[in-house]
Amino acid sequence: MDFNLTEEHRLIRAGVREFCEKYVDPIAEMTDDEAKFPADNIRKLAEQDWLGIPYPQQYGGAGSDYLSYAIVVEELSRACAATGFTLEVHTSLACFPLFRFGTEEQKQKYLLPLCKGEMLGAFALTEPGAGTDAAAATTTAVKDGDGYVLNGSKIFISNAPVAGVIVVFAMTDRSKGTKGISAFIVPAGTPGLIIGKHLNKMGIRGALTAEVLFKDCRIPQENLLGGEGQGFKIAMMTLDGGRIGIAAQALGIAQAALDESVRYSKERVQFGKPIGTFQAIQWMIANMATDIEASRLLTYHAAWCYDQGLPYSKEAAMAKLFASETASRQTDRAIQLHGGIGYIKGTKVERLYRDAKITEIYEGTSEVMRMVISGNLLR
Ligand code: COS
Repeated sequence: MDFNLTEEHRLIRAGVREFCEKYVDPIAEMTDDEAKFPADNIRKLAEQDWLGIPYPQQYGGAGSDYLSYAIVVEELSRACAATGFTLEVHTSLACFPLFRFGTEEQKQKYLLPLCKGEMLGAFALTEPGAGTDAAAATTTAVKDGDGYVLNGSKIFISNAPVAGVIVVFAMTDRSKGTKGISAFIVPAGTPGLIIGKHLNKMGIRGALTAEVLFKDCRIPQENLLGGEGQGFKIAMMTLDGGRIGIAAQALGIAQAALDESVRYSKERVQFGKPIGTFQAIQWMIANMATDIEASRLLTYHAAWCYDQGLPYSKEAAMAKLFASETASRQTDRAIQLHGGIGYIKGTKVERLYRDAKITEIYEGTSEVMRMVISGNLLR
């Protein structure tokens, strides 16, 4: 067993850190404060070849592995969780289903420009009445001539306002339950596709999240992804990989909270000494570092399973569960350690605290993670 990262992994981490210092850190606070999508930085990420890291070069990807991708999400999120998340949704939720289930023609037409960073992707599963119970979706896709007509609405769709293509899930046969859901490739600008209200979020404010509506939205047959009725399986398999991405995002947020806390513990003087000399603070730092290292091991292990072609559904759920709860707990501790200043807008730990919470919710709540883990153990 070798816990060392390879030279390739070390280089990509160093590269992203340098990128973040130069471009992401300087605008992270403004991105959050103004809820401003970091469009220039997303373009720069594409120039670095980081919008299709784990996909083959023949489809415009970097031909690297999932661990490299997880490291990139971790490092970006350490600087700006909204930027890390935008890349995560694009890579895990939009590119993966096209890569895994797309025909050669669909890959050339959609995956290639996505991986090259010529456009961003989104994933539309959740509905106002179908969150955790994804199979309760009511958006319909009715066969009509040589295509389908979509009607319904989706909510909390990240990247939707800036996406060139959205992978959409809709009911083709309600009587079949999970086997009645199909996946569709819906390009931006398709008549009847309406991008609704941009939602004003508590955290990851620079990432764009919106409602998506379908009003008699006609999709050609060739945009059916996978077979009819395969949509639920496609969504679940896509989310398995996405959960590794969210674990990496949570890890980056928690690491940033630790970095800030270590720095502040050495600088802040009370009772004539830096607060890091007090045992109460030392124990907080020790607990943070231990939780974060455990999150990192779970996350990298899940990514390694993916890269080895081993099952990774349970591993991804464990990584997301632990890393997201660590991010929430340890950003809370980081504010406590900072005292009053940690509660003031403009302090990095205040932003991290708000950014952390969503990692326990999206791409499957902590409760769903426990269902997936126990389901794997008890079946
Ligand atoms: N990979 C492949 N297939 C999977 C799968 C996975 N990870 N998870 C489930 N399936 C398959 C099952 O094998 C089953 O197929 P069969 O009927 O052929 O056996 C089918 O899907 C239905 O599975 P299950 O009965 O477990 O589905 P449930 O409706 O009970 O759903 C949960 C289970 C709650 C786990 C699922 O709905 C879920 O993950 N919900 C959360 C959705 C989510 O993450 N939303 C966030 C959206 S993005 S912000």
